[in-house]
Amino acid sequence: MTEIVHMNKLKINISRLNDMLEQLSVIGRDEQGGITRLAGTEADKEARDLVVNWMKEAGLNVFIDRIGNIIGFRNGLENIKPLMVGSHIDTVISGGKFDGSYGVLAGLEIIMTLNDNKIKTKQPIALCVFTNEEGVRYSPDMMGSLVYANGLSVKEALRSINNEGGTLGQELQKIGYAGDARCGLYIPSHYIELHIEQGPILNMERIDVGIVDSLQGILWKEITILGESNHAGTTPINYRKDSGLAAANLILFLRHLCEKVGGGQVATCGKIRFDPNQINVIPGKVIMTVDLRNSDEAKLNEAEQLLDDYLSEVSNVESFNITSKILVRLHPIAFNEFLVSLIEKNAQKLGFTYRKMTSGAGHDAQMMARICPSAMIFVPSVDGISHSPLEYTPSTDIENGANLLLHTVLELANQDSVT
Ligand code: HGY
Ligand code: MN
Ligand code: MN
Repeated sequence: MTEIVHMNKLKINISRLNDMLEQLSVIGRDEQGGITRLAGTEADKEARDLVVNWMKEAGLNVFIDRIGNIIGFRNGLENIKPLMVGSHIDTVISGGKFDGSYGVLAGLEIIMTLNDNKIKTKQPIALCVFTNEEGVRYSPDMMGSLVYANGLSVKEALRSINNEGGTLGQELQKIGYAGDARCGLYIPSHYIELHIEQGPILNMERIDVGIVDSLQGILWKEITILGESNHAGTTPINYRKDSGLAAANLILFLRHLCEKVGGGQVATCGKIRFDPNQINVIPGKVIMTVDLRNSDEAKLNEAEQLLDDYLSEVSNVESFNITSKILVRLHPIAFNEFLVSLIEKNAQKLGFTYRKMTSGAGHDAQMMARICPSAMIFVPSVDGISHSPLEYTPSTDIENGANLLLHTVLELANQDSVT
């Protein structure tokens, strides 16, 4: 007699989930207390091996596709399109323990909870760990899901080069995750991603969960400014072509650009490299990145145009040789209304306070939305901090988010109209 727990009372096992989060967070832990688990590295391999192990213990059929995405498959009562949950386990440098890992491990936890209660769903459930979501060593970010959604060829993705000159393909081989399954093997009926908000809103407004109905557009550019290296002591100010000064002015301009464009426009110079990078040499070359984001496509285009106009003006007026190349260009997206309302219905059923919201961060759901109805659930990030060792979400919120995912998946995977 299968022990039927009343569905509405079903809950995940929070101590098991916390324990998995803790165990995974040990891998790549650095001296600042942050986690550095960059795509394709030994730490990435160790984390992948641990999660694959857990997937197998949970009875999932696990396979790896050609871009290294890990897919764990739980059979349903019917052989129809799977419902997919997932996220990523690669991190930024000295990142936090929840970004990505939470969505993967909560997906695993809901499967373990279904197993514990001997619950079979009509639809199969797929749990996916996407490769290189962060894009720290290989551009673009959200790479594994972009390939899965047919937005980038697997060949091109495998050829992407890291700062040390190696390719992602070589590194996936080295860590044993150069899979042979075709990318995008299963087009899921729906994709739901549970993630920390990574911003301040839910925490500030004391709201339990966020129901994410949209995600802003992202533009990454790499800009190279060529000036003239020269002696820091003997070169009079008006004889200089100081690419470091040009870079500093550009970073200042980015702030004005945000004020001019408005509508929540953000701009970040996150990476900058001076050449020859010596204390007593005027930098002759600067390579820097610009990350522009806006939830409004027209405003993102306006921001890009303002940046390009500024760069050509500086080139002409101050005769620097400035070139730029686009690393990532992802449109803003709206998530699936049916899914958003289903998540909302389950948040009400579980008695959670909630609000609809857009995502400032990029996520794999942004790519999966290209091929199937997708949506996201957020839980609060204390003080809105993320991509930092200080990233933190209390256990109650971890549990709330996972229970909301559990009940949404349960309802979705047993509905009638799945094709
Ligand atoms: O860049 C992003 O928003 C994500 O963390 N990859
Ligand atoms: Mn993430
Ligand atoms: Mn991230």
